[in-house]
Amino acid sequence: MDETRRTIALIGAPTDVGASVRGAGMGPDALRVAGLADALRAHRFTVVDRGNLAGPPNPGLAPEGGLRHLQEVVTWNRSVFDAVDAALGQGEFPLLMGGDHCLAIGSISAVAWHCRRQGKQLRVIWLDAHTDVNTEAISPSGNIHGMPVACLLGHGPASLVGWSGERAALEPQDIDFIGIRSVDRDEKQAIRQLGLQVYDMRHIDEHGMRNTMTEALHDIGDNTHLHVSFDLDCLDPMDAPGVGTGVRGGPTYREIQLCMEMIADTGRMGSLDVVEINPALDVRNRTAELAVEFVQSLFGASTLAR
Ligand code: 5AB
Ligand code: MN
Ligand code: MN
Ligand code: MN
Repeated sequence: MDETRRTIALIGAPTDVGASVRGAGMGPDALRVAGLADALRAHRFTVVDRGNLAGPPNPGLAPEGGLRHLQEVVTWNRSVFDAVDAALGQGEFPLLMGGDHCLAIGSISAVAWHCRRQGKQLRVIWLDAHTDVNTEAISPSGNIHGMPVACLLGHGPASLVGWSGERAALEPQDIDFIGIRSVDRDEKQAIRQLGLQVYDMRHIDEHGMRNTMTEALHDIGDNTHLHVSFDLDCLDPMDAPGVGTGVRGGPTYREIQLCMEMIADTGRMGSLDVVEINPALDVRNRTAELAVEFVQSLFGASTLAR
C-alpha cells in the first residue's frame, strides 16, 4: 500500500451457495468477531464496514447441468460486483469477506473492469489448496466454488462469464496459484492446456516459500494492480480447522506469514478476498483469528516495522 493510506471497505457476502458443505455464510461475522476492522485500524488504516450484502438463501439443491445453485450464485456475484465496483470507484480498497469462493467471480470481474478503464495491469495471487479451475463439464461436484478461475478465464456458464467487459477477465499469465495440493483429474488437464502457473506444495517443499514468491511476484511493476484471493483452506487444517474442504499438507504458519509479507513488500496490493471460513466447523473462531493475523501481514504489519 502507498504511504497515503487508503480507506479499506469491508464488504460482507454471507453465503455458501457455491458450496455443498454449509457454513461459509457465517464467515463475515466470524471475521468481525475476530476483530478485523480494529486490527487494520491499529495499522493506521481508515476502515469502513459496509455491512453484509443481501441475497438469496441456499436452497440446498442438487446440481443441474453440472452446476449447483447457478441462479443464486449469479445473484450473489452481481451484488459483489456492484459493491467492489463502487468501492474502487470511490478510491477505496475493497476487502471482500466471504462467503464461499464462487464470489471471486464478482470481485475479480469488478477489479478487472476497473483496471481496464484505468489502464492498469491486473495480477492475481490465488492462495488455495485447490486451483478452482473446474467447469460444469468436468467438475466432480457441481459446486461453483470450484469453478471461479475457469469463469474468470472465460470458461463456464454464459451467465458467469464476460462480466469484466471482455470474455476473459484474466489471461492465464495474469494468475499464480500458491499452496495447491488438491486438483481433480480433468482439472489437471485444463491447467496444462491453459498453461497456468501453479506453485503446488511440492514446489514450495523443494524451493521454499521465499523463492516461490520471488518467482510469482517477479513481474509486478508500478502499474500493476495486485489482487489477492485468499481461500483459508490454503492453510493446513491443523492450523485452520474452520473450512469446508480442508486438505492436509498445507504450508506452515511461518511460510504463510512470509508469503503475506512478500506480497505486502510489493506495495501493489489493491484488492483482497478472504473466503471459505466456515465457523460451523471451526474451533473457537481460530480460523477467523488466523485470517485476521495474515491479513494484517498483507497490509504491511511485520515483527520489527511500525
Ligand atoms: B474451494 C473440488 N475441486 O471442484 C470441487 O474451496 C473442491 O473454493 C473445490 O477451493 C474446492 O468440488 C473449492 C473437489
Ligand atoms: Mn478456493
Ligand atoms: Mn480451496
Ligand atoms: Mn507469473
